[in-house]
Amino acid sequence: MNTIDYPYEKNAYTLYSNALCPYAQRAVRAFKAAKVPYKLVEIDLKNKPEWFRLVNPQFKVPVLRTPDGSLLIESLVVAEFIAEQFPQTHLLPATALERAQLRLFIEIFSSRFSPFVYRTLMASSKDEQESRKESLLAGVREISKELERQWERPSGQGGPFWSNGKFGFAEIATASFVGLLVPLGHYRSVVVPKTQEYAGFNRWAEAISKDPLFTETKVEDNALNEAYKKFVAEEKQ
Ligand SMILES: N[C@@H](CCC(=O)N[C@@H](CS)C(=O)NCC(=O)O)C(=O)O
Repeated sequence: MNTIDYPYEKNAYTLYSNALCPYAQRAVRAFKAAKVPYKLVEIDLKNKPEWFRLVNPQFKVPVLRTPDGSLLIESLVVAEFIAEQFPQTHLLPATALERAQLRLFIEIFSSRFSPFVYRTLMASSKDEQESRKESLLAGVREISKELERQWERPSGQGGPFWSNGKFGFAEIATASFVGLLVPLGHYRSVVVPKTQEYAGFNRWAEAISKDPLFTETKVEDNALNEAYKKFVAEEKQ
């Protein structure tokens, strides 16, 4: 193989992905929601092929190769590109205001939830685990409030999804990380309480967990726990 060779599907979309990667799952779910065919190239993250550097010098999944040969990286960029490229699927809201509200929701989720998933798993002392768990739950309360606020928009339709009563872009961006409550429960006994301050989040997470756009791409609980073992710090007192 010379330096310009790497596998791709001619005149089609090629997605370089890994089934366990929560970022890559955003791109997979965007394609599924848009009902657009694509060629999947699974990248073994423990043994990445050298040609993958040509696809993404950062050596990370996901990467999308478009039919004209452009290469796009960063999961949210890729998912938003798919949503915009196929507007008939209405994955993005119709108005600029709602698109801004959607981006705000994803920003709140990405800064208050996802980092604390990893930080809670990586915390070694009991004290550190407890304080990170509390930060995670504070994030969940904020997301819960924001969801309830957004459900009051006409297109919020009273929930349980962010928009239009269906799994859409907000869920494409966040569902794989909500799914990480499984390893968090397994390794760190994290449980989102069933009280009022968490009600919006619990209702939303429950709807996500039953939707085919989540279940068809989700990793089975045992495999997910096994994959996340590498982040779990050994306990120190
Ligand atoms: N910010 C990137 C993060 C992507 C990322 O971290 N992907 C991980 C897998 S989940 C990866 O490819 N890591 C390289 C490696 O494991 O060697 C995105 O949103 O696409």
